[in-house]
Amino acid sequence: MSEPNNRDGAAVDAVVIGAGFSGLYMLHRLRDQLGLGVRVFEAAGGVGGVWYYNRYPGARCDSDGFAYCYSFDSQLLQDWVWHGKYPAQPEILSYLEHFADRYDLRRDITLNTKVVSAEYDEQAARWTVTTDTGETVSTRFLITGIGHLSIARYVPEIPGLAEFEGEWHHTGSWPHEPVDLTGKRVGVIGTGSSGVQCIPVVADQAEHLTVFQRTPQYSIPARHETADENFWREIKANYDDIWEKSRVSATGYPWQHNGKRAMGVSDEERQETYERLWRQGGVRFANGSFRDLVTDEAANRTVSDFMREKIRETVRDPETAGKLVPRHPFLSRRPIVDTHYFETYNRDDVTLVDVKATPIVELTRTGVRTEDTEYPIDVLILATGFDAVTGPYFGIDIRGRDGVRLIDAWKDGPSAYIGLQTANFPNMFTITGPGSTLGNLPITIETHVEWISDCIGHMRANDIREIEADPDAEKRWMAQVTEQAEQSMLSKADSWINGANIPGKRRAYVFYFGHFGHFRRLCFDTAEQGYEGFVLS
Ligand code: NA7
Repeated sequence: MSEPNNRDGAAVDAVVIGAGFSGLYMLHRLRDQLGLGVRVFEAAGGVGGVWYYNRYPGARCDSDGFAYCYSFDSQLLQDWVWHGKYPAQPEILSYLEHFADRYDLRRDITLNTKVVSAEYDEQAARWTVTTDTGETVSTRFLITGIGHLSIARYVPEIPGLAEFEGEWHHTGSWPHEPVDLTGKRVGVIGTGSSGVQCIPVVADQAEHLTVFQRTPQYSIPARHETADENFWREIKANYDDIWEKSRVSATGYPWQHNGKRAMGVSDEERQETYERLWRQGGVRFANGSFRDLVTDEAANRTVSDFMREKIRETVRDPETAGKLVPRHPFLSRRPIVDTHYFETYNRDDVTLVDVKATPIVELTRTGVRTEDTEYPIDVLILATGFDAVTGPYFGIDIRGRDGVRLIDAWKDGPSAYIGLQTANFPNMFTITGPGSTLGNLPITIETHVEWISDCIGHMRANDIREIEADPDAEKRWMAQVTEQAEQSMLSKADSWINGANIPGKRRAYVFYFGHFGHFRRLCFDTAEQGYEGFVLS
């Protein structure tokens, strides 16, 4: 028997935290396929997760839209019309809103409600979940669909921020009301994915834009124009094949590298390969050419040099171009896809400030003061990123077996066996948790959601009370995650991916950068082999 969906704080079968890509699909699987009583709590005022919050000018997805969606619903794949190659935030948000309506999910989602704590009672084998509205719910299964980033925005401690008299906004919590930048002197701090996306759009609106850049970035042109009517016709006719390929691919997209080593071909072939993919644009440039760009330094140098040259060709002023050319290897940070990013620096009304050469000292009441200049600013945009992974998790006081706190269990770095479960936190599942892959996210989310609902179905059918990660399997997995990352370009730069973007945060690799298809197979193999790597009781 399932627990009824109860509104007065009694008992349910499952609590899901978050109503983004993960939480929405999890609710559908558990409620509509297993018949469970489920409550979803969402801190935001609407569904959509990261796509609810990230509404800064120019916010887009940088996975190809046709593959950045749920694959399980073939009718939805045919019905939904994406506009452009990389959908803009409002479009992804309406897709998720449509999904919530299509499956009548909203009636089990409580918005504007943050889960503040979750405590496991071993005797009862149940979790007690408490929210910031004072509600308490008892649940057998606790499932986090909180993503890696969205609620944990990072605002650096810049002296004077509190006294700054202009407006300031973080890209990760942009206001719902339009921010009018017309005639304004705007500053952007940060040139990660968010900064690179918003800078060209802000430049179009502002009277003057000043970009404060700490580390220059590689970025691949999106080339939205390559997705025309024929493109979409082809896609819709071939969706089965697209998902079949994506599920066994290295990064969750329907393409592979070409199987060759970059240094194993002639200079001409290498150059031609890069040029062809560069003309196509988008993330395929990063993962659709040679197989060893992430693992071999010499191979990586060829692609990094290619991209550095593209920056020099695009940016007319050699001094500005020099500041924009990255020194770290391409793919040592998450690849960025842009729409006219480098071209923006050819505008007379855009200034680039290298804050490594002349650091920001403070915000004055009317601007940003670096070591040598004060830049007058009316609106300041902080595109300074997120306290990834641990930020969203540590925002909830989660206590497992013997009252052990997640924050203590993860003191040496966040950890979960194949991203799904942490030892001592029975019946808690983490969708795309630490140790999971970070390619095309919706397909990873589907893998985890389907695994979790199959697992819960198996537990109910076989009268299994608890499941949690086997501590040895978890330890071995996280060691493999670290080893894989250390052997790759990821060890060669600091970023949110290894926790190095937050001052004082312990550096740790939290994503599995091996092959997505192998990861997916491993998840389902463990289940088929009686949940090997997990302890069931
Ligand atoms: P990122 O990728 O973490 O980028 C943050 C940017 O902010 C990056 O350029 C940082 O420079 C810069 N930053 C952070 N703190 C400061 C200070 N104190 N001074 C100057 N500059 C600073 O966040 P995004 O939001 O762009 O993207 C996050 C992910 O969201 C992205 O990968 C996608 O998955 C979606 P740094 O490079 O550290 O020198």
